[in-house]
Amino acid sequence: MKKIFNPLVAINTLFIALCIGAFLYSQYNSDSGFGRQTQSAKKTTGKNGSAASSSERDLELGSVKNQTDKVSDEPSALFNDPAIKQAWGLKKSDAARAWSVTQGTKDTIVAIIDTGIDINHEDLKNNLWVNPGESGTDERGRDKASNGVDDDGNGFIDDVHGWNFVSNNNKLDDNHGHGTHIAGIVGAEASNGKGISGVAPNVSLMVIKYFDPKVPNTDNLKNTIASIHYAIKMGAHIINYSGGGTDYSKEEYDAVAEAERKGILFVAAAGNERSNSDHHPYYPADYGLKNIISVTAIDPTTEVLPSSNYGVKTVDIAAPGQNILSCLPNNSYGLMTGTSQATAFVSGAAALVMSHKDQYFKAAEVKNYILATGDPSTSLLAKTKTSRQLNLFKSLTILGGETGLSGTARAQVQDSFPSDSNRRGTSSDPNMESVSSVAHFGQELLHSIESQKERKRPSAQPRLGSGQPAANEN
Ligand SMILES: [Ca+2]
Ligand SMILES: [Ca+2]
Ligand SMILES: [Ca+2]
Repeated sequence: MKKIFNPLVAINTLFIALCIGAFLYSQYNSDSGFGRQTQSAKKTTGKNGSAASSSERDLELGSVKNQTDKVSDEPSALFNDPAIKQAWGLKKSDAARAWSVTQGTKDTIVAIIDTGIDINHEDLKNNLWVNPGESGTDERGRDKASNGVDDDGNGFIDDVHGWNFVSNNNKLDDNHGHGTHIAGIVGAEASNGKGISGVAPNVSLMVIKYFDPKVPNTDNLKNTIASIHYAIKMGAHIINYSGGGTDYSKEEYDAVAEAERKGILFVAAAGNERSNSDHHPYYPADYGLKNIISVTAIDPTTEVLPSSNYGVKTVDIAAPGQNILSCLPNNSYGLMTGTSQATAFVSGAAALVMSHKDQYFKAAEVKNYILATGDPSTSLLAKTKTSRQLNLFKSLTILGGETGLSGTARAQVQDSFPSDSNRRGTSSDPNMESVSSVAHFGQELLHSIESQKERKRPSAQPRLGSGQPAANEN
């Protein structure tokens, strides 16, 4: 029998096939969509976000939005650290949602070049960098960290957590408080029931001391340069330098340029000189190298602090810097204000970005992620190059290609270098006076801050701008 082509049957068959196809396709899509979201949700509760899945990196804004519907924007909802609610900067920079993506990893090393760190602080001790060549036991069974031998042959004896370039030894004590405070902002441990959380709760903090108020005639600049070389040599991915001065230094420039060649990010304070850095450069923030991010400080209403340097050509981005709650020596906590604190926020952000995107030693790219994904604000238009404030979540979730990265490229050459020789100091102001304005504060923490206040008061008058002689109590 001859088969006759019946168009009606053919259309019916095609229609049924299409229906089945559409059904299967919709099932497949909802499954895979769910799969991605579940994976993200798992990351929320995981210890870290070490391996960024390719699907996450491919997320577009629409999908990111869906993902965040499930995530609290309140840092205290994620962690049990009693004072985390008082850390307004975390909420302002969207930390909780960022932590749903990654909380960082110990593989990321941030060098804190500062006044030392209280390495026994309850909220920091577990996040210290450990030099692999100075830990474990030697052939005689002794602890390499304290055997008096330079086990890794790097020229520094027992440098297990870092080095003190002021006294040229491995004692890292913080006789000021500044370095401990900065370290806490970058990487205080989260969910340990103590204090606060750092921007990157999982991280390794390399402690490098360049200044000590108790050591007279400290050559801060020389120690800074030695510190930068140490950080490079020992494999830091990010250098946090919350200090600076108005004197240009060829040696310091060369050190930061070497970090640039190695792909190491250098996050630097814009300074607290109350000046326009476009006209009055501040170093190292204004060396104009591709790996430097210059950071100014804002208050909770996104206004740049009157004390902070600014500049549409020189200052890259703004971050929280007023009354920032963080760690202080002897298991205490307190508030400090300045571009130092803002800088530490950005270093923490960079640690999260490197951890999540696996872009170690890619300073320029990480810089672009952070600058291009900040939240624009009209109040920053005349203050920073990007007109943006740090947004931790967006720096992790918005792809570089969507953000016009070229728009954030910065001038590479500084026009002029003034030769005045202000000594450099740290870029923050202790602001213990405003403790009483902190509401809902954990009793225990309030107590420790009050006692800190008592200890600090006699010597707390000097402003910590780098224009001040560094020999005061800063
Ligand atoms: Ca050594
Ligand atoms: Ca040793
Ligand atoms: Ca904590």
